Amino acid sequence: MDAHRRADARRDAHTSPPLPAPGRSARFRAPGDSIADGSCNPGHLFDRPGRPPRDHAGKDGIGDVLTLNSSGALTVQRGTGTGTLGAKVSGAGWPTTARFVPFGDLDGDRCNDVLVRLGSGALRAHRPACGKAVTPSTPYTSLGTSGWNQYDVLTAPGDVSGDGRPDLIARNASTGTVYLYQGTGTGKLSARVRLYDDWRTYKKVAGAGDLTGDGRTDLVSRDTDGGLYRNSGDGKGSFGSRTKIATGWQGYRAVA
Ligand SMILES: [Ca+2]
Ligand SMILES: [Ca+2]
Ligand SMILES: [Ca+2]
Repeated sequence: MDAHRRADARRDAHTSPPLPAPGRSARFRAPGDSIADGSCNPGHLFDRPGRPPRDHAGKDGIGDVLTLNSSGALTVQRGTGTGTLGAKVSGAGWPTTARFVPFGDLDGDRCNDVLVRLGSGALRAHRPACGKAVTPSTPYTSLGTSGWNQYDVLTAPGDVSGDGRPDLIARNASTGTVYLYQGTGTGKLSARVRLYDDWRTYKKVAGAGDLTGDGRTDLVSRDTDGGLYRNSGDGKGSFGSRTKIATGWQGYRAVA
């Protein structure tokens, strides 16, 4: 090989692969693909089954924390990756009755979105620019103008159906029925599919990432006696029967 071709080969070896289409990237990347080359964006991480969609600031793949204070400011506090919290971005103006679900990238612009349920029962998918605060004037897609207040659990387990798009799990407060809403290619949610009857016995239900190591997102729930259970995901939007994985968790207020 002459010097010119060797240089070409070296250059090729250092050229990053082209960025995949928005929102469809991660499952086409091999396990262990580097995200440390600076080209990373949240979609790479959060569309990958088993990765909880928690990076809302910094495009760093590190989970962040969303909080709503009593005066209606929604704050994203950046995780540092070492177990502490760093810089904040805040968006003011929210009614304190609003409920927020940190979500994956539903609309496919490679920035994570936030679902907001209002006191009226409306559900909106707000789509902030990457790392920006979410305010009531942040552009959104309506996912329904009423009815969403029937749910006492709204949780984003990541992609449980295997199509690279984030999904939503909801529990009806009165019946305890647990439903799956799949993210769609139009930035909305599909019609709900029933997953379980009567999960009222659980205090908390959450997507847990992949607990079993098969690359598929699992569910974790905690009952009033502090028992912790896992329902293993099949990667196609269904979950199996429960397995008890721990006891004595009644002291914890949140499982997420
Ligand atoms: Ca988005
Ligand atoms: Ca999905
Ligand atoms: Ca799993």
